[in-house]
Amino acid sequence: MPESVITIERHIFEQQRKIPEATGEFSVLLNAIAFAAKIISREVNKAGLVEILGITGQENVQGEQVQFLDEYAQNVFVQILGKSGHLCVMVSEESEKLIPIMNGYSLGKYVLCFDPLDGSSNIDANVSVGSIFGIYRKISPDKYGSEQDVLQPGSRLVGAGYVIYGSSTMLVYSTGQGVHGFTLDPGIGEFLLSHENIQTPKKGRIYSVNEGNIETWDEGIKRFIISLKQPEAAGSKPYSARYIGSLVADFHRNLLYGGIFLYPGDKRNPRGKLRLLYEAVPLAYIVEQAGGCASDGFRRILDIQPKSLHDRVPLIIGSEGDVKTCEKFIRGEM
Ligand code: FBP
Repeated sequence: MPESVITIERHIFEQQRKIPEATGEFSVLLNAIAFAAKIISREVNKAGLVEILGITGQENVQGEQVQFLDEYAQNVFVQILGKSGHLCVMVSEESEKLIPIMNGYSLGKYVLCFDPLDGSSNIDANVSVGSIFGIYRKISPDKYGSEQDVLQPGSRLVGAGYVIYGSSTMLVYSTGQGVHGFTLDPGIGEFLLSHENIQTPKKGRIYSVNEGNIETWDEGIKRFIISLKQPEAAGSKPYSARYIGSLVADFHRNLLYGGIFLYPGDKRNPRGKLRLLYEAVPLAYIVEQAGGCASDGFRRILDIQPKSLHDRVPLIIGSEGDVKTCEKFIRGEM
C-alpha cells in the first residue's frame, strides 16, 4: 500500500494530534459524518434502479416538495449523528424545529447544522447533489442543546464541510487547518485523501448565477454580471457562465477552478433563497479557509448573527477578487 494513501480517519486523527487539548470527541463526530456520507452515496448512486426517485408528496418547512432521497438522507444523518454521543442538538433544512438527541443516547458538547441533500430537485435528472454540514460547540448551560446553541455566527464554527455525490463521491472538510478533499473508493469503502490543502484562485474565469431572475435583480448585480461578459472589463476574455442549479456542485467547481457563485436577494425575495445556517455559513467557512471570500454583498457571511433556524441570506461566494469586485458594484462604488 503506497505511503501516500491517507484515509479520512487517519487524516482527522493527525489533525487532532496538532491540538494538545483535543479529547477525540470531535474526531469521532467527523468520522460519523463520513460514515453517513458513505451510506447516502450508496443510495444516490443507485437511485435510478430502486424505488427511491420521485417525491414523497410531503412539503418541507421551506415549502418545497420532499424527495424520497431527501427523507432517506435526513434519516441517515439523524440516526448516525444523533447516536454518536457527541451532539447536544441538531438543525436541518428538512426539520422545522430543532432536532433533539433521542432518549437513551448520551449528549455531547457539539451542535450540528446540516442540509442532508442539497440540490435535491436535480436528483431525478442524475445531476450532482450534496450534503452540507457545520459544527459548533455548545454554549448554553442547559443539559439539552437549545436555539442559543444553534443561533451562533459562523465565526464560531469549529468545523464544516460538504459531500458531493457526483461522478465520484467526495467529502471536503476543514477544522480551521486548511481545506482537504477525500474521494470515496467504493471498492474499499474508504474516503482517501485526493485534494490536500485546497486553495482557490484569487480571481476566476467562471460565474454561476440563475440569470433567469435578472429582471428582479438590483442594478448593481445586473451591472456586475454584464461586466463579466465584456472582455475589456473582464480583463481579457469574457467569463464563462456555468450554472448547475445544485449549490454544492456549483460551489465545488468554482472552489477548484476559481470563480464566483451568486444567489442574490431580489425584488421578490430580498433575502434570496439560500439558508444561512446550513448552506451559506459552512461553505463560507470552507471558502475562507481556501483563501476565498463570502458575503451578502455588504457583510461577511461568517459575521452574520442568525435570528432564526431557517434564515435566508443573499450569497456571493468564491474567489476573493471576484467577490470584492461584486461588492463594489452592489455598493455603487463601480
Ligand atoms: P435545496 O435543494 O437544498 O433546497 O437547495 C436549494 C438549491 O437547489 C441549491 O442547491 C441551488 O443552488 C438553488 O436551490 C437553485 O435555485 P434556482 O432553481 O432558483 O436557481
